[in-house]
Amino acid sequence: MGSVSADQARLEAAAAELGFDAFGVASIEPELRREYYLRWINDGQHGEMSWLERNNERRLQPSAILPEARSIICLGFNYYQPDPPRRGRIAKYALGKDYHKLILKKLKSLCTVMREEFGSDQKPYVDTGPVLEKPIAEQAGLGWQGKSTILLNARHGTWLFLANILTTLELEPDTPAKDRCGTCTRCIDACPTDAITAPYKLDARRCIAYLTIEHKGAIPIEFRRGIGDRVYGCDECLDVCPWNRFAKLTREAKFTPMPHPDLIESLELTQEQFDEQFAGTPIRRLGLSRWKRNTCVVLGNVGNTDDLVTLKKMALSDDELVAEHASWAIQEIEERNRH
Ligand code: B12
Ligand code: SF4
Ligand code: SF4
Repeated sequence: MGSVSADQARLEAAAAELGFDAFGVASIEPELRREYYLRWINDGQHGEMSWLERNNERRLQPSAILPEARSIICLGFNYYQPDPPRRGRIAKYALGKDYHKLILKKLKSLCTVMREEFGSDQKPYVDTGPVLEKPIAEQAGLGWQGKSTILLNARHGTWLFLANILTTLELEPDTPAKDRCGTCTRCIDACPTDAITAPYKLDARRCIAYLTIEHKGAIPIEFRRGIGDRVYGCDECLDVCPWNRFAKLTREAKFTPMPHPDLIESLELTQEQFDEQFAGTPIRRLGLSRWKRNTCVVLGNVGNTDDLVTLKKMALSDDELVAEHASWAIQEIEERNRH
């Protein structure tokens, strides 16, 4: 397979040139723990993410996506940066510009190199395709799925975005990475809503990332206090992971944190201001109503009596979702101040 490994070295160099921090190859028939996935869906642990119920013949068998495909190239992109000081945290992945567009563009450039130099066909994916990116990355040697279910890389810790290219090139699969969590349980212990119900098992319905990003309606009362100061997403199980001791700052300038409105300004945003403020960021897709919903929950947890004026205005909002969460926040602040 001499010529095959020559292709691989060239592809790895091209990926590094495009800014990718990790590169590996999985076979087109990777081990995906299909049974687990199907049970997870069957138990309803995906909540309202009904798209995870669809396309499972492709998700659980990548060769069905591109029948001539022979290999999967798996890529990682470091997005680590420390949290900027702000009342109300935003998950690190969403502090700057949206990664989907940026990474897809890089994947397409790599596909062009492959087509031009080797004549192969490719299908690139980042996040949104019917692809189980973490188990594939584990198979491609990029790291192992930790007890938080996140893919850990020995050099970059938990902070790699994952992406894939299905290709008709016959490449040499890498050796799957070994689990190096050992006896550690920090992520499980730190999760504020007990969403990691057992090692390697996550109930999305309890996860703050799901509740603040994917969930459409009212946030169940039982999880509101656990959300703490997290307005959008959650990094708790990543932040505490000891493998992050080697993490380095991302090299991508587009991930630099944008200036975000503070909590009270967030509640006062008009639709136009929201659209302008969050254009090109993952938060834009959340929409104004849910941004305000989340902000109310955070104010309920970290706010003080100075915040009550704005919250009382919000409690009268025509948007019932916002009004109900604002009323909850008022009660929480008043209760704290009575003690
Ligand atoms: C749906 C989804 C979510 C859901 C569900 C998360 C989850 N853990 O499943 C929610 C909204 C909660 C979510 C949250 C987050 N997400 Co998300 N999410 C996805 C998405 C689109 C699909 C994942 C999926 O299919 N989940 C279904 C479950 C059943 O699959 P799985 O976790 O891969 O499960 C396997 C393991 O549990 C394994 N397994 C089962 N038993 C055992 C036993 C052992 C011993 C082992 C080792 C494994 C194992 O088998 C399962 C099936 O194959 C992927 C992108 C993609 N296309 O893959 C991004 C992705 C996983 N998310 C990502 C990120 C960054 C996040 C957040 C950190 C965002 C944030 N800061 O708020 C959080 C992290 C929360 C967490 N602890 O997982 C990144 C993770 C990168 C990485 N290095 O791993 C991905 C890969 C997106 C990307 N392209 O970079 N996410
Ligand atoms: S992202 Fe937050 S809520 Fe979700 S599993 Fe990790 S620590 Fe728990
Ligand atoms: S915190 Fe510990 S158990 Fe959790 S993923 Fe990291 S090393 Fe594994």
